[in-house]
Amino acid sequence: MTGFIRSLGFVVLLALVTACGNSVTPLRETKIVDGLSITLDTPDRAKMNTAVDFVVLLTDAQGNPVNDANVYLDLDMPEMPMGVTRPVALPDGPGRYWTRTAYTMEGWWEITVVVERAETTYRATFRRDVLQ
Ligand SMILES: [Cu+2]
Repeated sequence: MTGFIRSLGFVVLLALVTACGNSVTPLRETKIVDGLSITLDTPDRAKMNTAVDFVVLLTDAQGNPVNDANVYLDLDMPEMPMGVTRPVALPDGPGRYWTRTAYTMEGWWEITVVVERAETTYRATFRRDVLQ
C-alpha cells in the first residue's frame, strides 16, 4: 500500500513537472506610438538562459508595413540595476524584424522596442514574466 501511494505521488510530481515544462505562453501585443503601430510577438513565461525569439511588426498610420526602420530591443529588469541587453532586430519580411536572445534571470522583464526611422525615435515598452 505504501508503495502504491509513493508511486501515486511520483505520478503527480511528474505531471507537475510536465505542466511547468509546457508553460511558455505565446503573447502578441501592440502599442501605437505617434501613429506608428509597434507589435511585439514574444512568449510570456519563457525560461531563463534559453533562446527566445522576438518578432517586431511595424505598420504606419495607413496600415502599410514599415521596412525602412532600425530596430533594437532594450531588455531590462525594472526592479534592479542589471545592465542593459540590446539585441538588434534584423529585417525579416515586410514590416517584420526579428532577433533571438536569452534572459539571464527569472522574474519580470521590461522589453523596450526602439524604432529609429528618419529623424524620429519611437519607444514601446512591454512586460514579460520569465521562469527559472
Ligand atoms: Cu535581475
